[in-house]
Amino acid sequence: MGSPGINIAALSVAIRILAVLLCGGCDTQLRPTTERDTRDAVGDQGVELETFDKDQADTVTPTDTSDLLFAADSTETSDVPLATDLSDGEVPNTCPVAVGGLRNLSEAVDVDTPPTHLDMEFGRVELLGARSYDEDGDSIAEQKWTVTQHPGRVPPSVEQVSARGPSEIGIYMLGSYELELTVVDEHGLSSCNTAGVTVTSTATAGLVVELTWETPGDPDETDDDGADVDLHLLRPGGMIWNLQGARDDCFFYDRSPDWGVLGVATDNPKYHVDDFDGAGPEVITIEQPALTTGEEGYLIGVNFRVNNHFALVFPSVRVYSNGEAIGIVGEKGGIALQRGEVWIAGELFWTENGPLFVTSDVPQITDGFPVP
Ligand SMILES: [Ca+2]
Ligand SMILES: [Ca+2]
Ligand SMILES: [Ca+2]
Ligand SMILES: [Ca+2]
Repeated sequence: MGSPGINIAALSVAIRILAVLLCGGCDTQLRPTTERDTRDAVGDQGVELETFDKDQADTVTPTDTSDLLFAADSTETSDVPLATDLSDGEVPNTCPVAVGGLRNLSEAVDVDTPPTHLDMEFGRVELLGARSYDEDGDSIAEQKWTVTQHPGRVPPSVEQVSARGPSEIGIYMLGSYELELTVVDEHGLSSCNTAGVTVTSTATAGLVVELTWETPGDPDETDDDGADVDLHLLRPGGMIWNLQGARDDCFFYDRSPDWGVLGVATDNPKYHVDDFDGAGPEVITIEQPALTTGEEGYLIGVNFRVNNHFALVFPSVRVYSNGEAIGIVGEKGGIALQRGEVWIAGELFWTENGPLFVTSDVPQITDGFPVP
């Protein structure tokens, strides 16, 4: 005989499961697992921590706890009714209602009334579905986000931290994004509606350099197994590529070196995102580039760093400038890169008459970075 009110065995199982779920969240967010993870965790520490706190808050709700009790009870005797009992007999199961919202992770937003549209430059966005509900009182067991419109060739990945928690998406290409949310109730019934949200990415920076790449040998460029290509930007007159601390090259190890006037941030480059599982994008912006001389411009470099098992990549570089309106200064692609090779895609001059992107007809490709 158990105690009359509470099933102690079931409760302790539920608490253990809850603890495992919480620690699972800690692990995915905070413990780097590879060299590249470590690097990114350091670079984006502020965002990661902020994300973690919010995820926990969004994930741990009273409905989660009651669901865990149901799950634990299914193998033991209990006074608590089983989940299946709720949909039996007179009470029909109604479909849940999806309600979506957005949070720009680099800005503070009241998550009780999140917007369904964001105008932003680049960054990560949290996809909020916790306000979804079910009129018959069922809990929401799953939130599913789908990208229905996006700039570029390959859709950005929706990264779901947990089945019930918020998802995230990286906004790193200029243009319009549309996403849809459907939710599923605890009995597996999907919402009868989809909730749409939209994001428009517009550049506020004077200069935007964007790298994308195609990997013909990769059957799925949206999954997490792909070719790692890296964008590099060498300052005017710079000599040393790919060396943290030299401050000549803006890349994943040196995301915002102080260029131009020392101590002034507006003429510094900013490396926004490192993609390492295929397709890109990677993007570097400069809010207000310093004027270049006639001979020395910014050099744009592309390195096929890690290939895993894909032999060739076809990178493309596009340069945008935001003057009166955002416009394409130039673009270059159509070359194949093998692992370890570096392609100097072009040189960018920032003159009083506007930006100028100079490329060569003969591709400049070297095995490794050019040495001064
Ligand atoms: Ca329902
Ligand atoms: Ca792949
Ligand atoms: Ca990369
Ligand atoms: Ca500066």
